[in-house]
Amino acid sequence: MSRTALRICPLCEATCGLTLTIEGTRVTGARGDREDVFSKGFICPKGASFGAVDGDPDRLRTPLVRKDGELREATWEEAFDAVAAGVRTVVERYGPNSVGVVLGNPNVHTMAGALYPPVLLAGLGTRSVFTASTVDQMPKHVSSGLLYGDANAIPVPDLDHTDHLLLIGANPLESNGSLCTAADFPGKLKALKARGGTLTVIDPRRTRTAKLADRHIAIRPGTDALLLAAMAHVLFEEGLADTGELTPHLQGLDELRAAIRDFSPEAVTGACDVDAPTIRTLARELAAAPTAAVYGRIGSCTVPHGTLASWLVDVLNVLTGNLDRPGGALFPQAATDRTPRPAGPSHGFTLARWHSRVSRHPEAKGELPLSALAEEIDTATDEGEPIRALITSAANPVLSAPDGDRLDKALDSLDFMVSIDPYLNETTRHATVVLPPPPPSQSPHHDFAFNTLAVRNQVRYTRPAVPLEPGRLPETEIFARLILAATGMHGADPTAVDELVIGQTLGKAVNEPWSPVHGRDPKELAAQLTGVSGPERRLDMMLRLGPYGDGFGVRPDGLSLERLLAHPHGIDLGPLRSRLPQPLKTRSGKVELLPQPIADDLPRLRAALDRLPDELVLVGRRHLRSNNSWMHNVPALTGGTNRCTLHIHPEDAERLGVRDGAAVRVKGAGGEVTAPAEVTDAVRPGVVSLPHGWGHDRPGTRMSHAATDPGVNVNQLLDGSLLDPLSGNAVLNGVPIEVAAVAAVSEKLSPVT
Ligand SMILES: Nc1nc2c(c(=O)[nH]1)N[C@H]1C(S)=C(S)[C@@H](COP(=O)(O)OP(=O)(O)OC[C@H]3O[C@@H](n4cnc5c(=O)[nH]c(N)nc54)[C@H](O)[C@@H]3O)O[C@H]1N2
Ligand SMILES: Nc1nc2c(c(=O)[nH]1)N[C@H]1C(S)=C(S)[C@@H](COP(=O)(O)OP(=O)(O)OC[C@H]3O[C@@H](n4cnc5c(=O)[nH]c(N)nc54)[C@H](O)[C@@H]3O)O[C@H]1N2
Ligand code: SF4
Ligand SMILES: [Mo]
Repeated sequence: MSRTALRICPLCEATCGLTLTIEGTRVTGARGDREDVFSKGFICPKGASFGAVDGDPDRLRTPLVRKDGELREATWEEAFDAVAAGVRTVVERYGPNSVGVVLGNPNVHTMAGALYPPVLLAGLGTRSVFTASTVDQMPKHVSSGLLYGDANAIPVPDLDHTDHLLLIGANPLESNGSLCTAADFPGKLKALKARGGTLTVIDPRRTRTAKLADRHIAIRPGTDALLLAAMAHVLFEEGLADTGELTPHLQGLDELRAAIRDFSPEAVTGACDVDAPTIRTLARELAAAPTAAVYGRIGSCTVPHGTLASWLVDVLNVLTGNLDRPGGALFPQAATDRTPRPAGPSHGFTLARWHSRVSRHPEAKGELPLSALAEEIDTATDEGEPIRALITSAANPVLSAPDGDRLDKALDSLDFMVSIDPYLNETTRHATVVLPPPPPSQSPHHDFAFNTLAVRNQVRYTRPAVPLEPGRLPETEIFARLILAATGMHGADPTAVDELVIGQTLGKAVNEPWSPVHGRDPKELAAQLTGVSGPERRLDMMLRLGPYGDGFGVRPDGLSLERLLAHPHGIDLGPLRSRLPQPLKTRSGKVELLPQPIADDLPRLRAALDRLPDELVLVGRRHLRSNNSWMHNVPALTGGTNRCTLHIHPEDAERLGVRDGAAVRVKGAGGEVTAPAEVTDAVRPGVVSLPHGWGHDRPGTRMSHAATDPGVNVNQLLDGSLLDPLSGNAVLNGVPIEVAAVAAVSEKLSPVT
């Protein structure tokens, strides 16, 4: 007998609603839920393989604890005892900063990852915090922090209504979108064109997204900030800047104009390899469109001027009057957002409140660069103790961060390491304790993060589709127990963690004059919460306190968990709307167009005008059927075109004597790798491309299918020294490398006879 159950897909940012077919406790099928208020039936090949991802036999079923050097199956009690002993010993001996925390990408795809890391970090009090954000979108957080005073206030292109989309360094036809949660991104781009709109794509590769575009500009990697600055320059120079209704909310327009004076199209053309008339056309088209949105992603963030490029994306939206207006780029309003406080000056955003010990990298958003993790473990300084214990959750930095070989050694040298992770992989194989979460079918789901980035306001929640397998703990409980063990409360009831948060949040809310619960008794409010678990009670609380909430009875029609459960396909909360000035938290209460740290970084951009281009640079790429480093173990999602090959342009291949399919050696500052070449004119000359997340050939892992076609770790080419200085974000694109045909290398090495 089979049955069906709904489950929001956690496999990418699109958050599609799935209808799962379940036989017994096994997911045997997945299709798009046509009634889902947001995704309306859309599904991609990854979602369709949900059952295979969920049921992967290599997923760990029990905790592992290292004994006599070997990871062995253990009980949860043994595992948490080991965590308490391991972490507390280090904290007590060396202080809180000697415990590092690494949070990887899937934390934004689980309820546990949204609700518990803040409690863990507060409880530990460590500054050694590293996340996937600094190999990804930290530049956008920093630019938002500086412009709007809130690092999480990220404007999202109004895909459904815009007339003109300028897409920079993003390939949503493979990635399904990022920092722009939209189910069926491909369909939305086609709809944009069908309604007469235009799509421009800036990407050194002719991607599937670029093929769909009206105009594709194959820019030289790493130079988008120059191109965008030149576009802003044209808007000012040609009198096309028109900030419209935004004007009263802006500060620093004249200073901005002066600051980018040097960046004319003629000045940047050489560096960007985009001709000046084209740059002028791009600016004019943007200004002329009835509505337009500029949107940048990985290719605009993981580059030397990532923060400046991210800032300029928003500057262009401002200068064309498209920020915060329908059809432009707007600030979503999620159901679990804090109740909006009245607009007005606030505390602003501060960078560099502390620095990393070894390379003195400034913190951003409370984080240090993931690129600096290895050195913070393996290097002693006078500044303080190195990291001696590490807590990782949903992270595989050995593959996703620069120089995995160095990190491998560093992780081996730790006194203690615990990982919340379903797999024994390149990173978790170093752990002392591995705590495996249940597969997604056995976990509840709500998108706390992605609903704040969605192209339509909506709210959805799905309970576990399959009951928890005996012997398993929910990931939320694993996290709660880990927090207790790591903060000196080992053995306490894990619901205490949720009750603590509930008490603190309600205690704060009743004191806020703008809160719907102002002046009420927190205990009385807590008693009203519904839900079968701590995390459900917390979701109920957030919904009820939020902008659409019932305010604990104040607005009887408002949202609550109960109401959401009555709508299994979700509740639509309407299109994105103008919200300024309310989201602004700058000191001035305005959009601060030329914040000081940005102004201070502009000379570095000016210097890039005269930099001679590198002969050959590396960029990344994503494949629709992959996801960073952890989906190569699913046979249905591997093979075909999903391969770890080096894309190289025919001209470069010819010059370097590289044949299609032959092995090539790629050398970078951090090391070298050998991969098969794929000669293709989809990359521009002077650019080669390797995907990331590969390199599954290390011993001691348990990912049997991935190991059959391991690929190579592109991040071994990096040594971790290339960063965007403002955000600490790793430079993963536009990295100088050398390429040689393997035959040519061995000819050089073999003695001439
Ligand atoms: N199938 C699949 N989907 C995914 C993921 C995955 O691994 N696989 N990962 C998820 C994650 S974690 C994220 S963050 C998102 C990322 O989502 P996207 O940003 O859409 O990801 P990419 O496909 O890497 O697209 C980046 C593009 O930037 C281009 N590029 C490189 N350098 C430059 C440059 O200097 N300038 C410009 N203009 N372009 C450049 C690359 O050629 C590439 O096409 O995808 C998510 N979705
Ligand atoms: N060269 C290059 N490097 C890149 C990128 C690039 O474009 N180019 N992209 C970067 C980006 S955007 C990102 S986001 C990072 C991603 O890098 P990471 O944050 O390291 O993420 P993944 O590599 O996807 O590894 C995810 C880990 O989470 C585990 N996991 C899966 N599901 C769950 C779950 O439900 N719960 C828990 N607790 N764990 C789970 C997996 O087993 C795996 O160990 O990589 C970055 N690295
Ligand atoms: S697009 Fe993303 S969320 Fe939608 S089915 Fe595919 S992997 Fe899942
Ligand atoms: Mo990412």
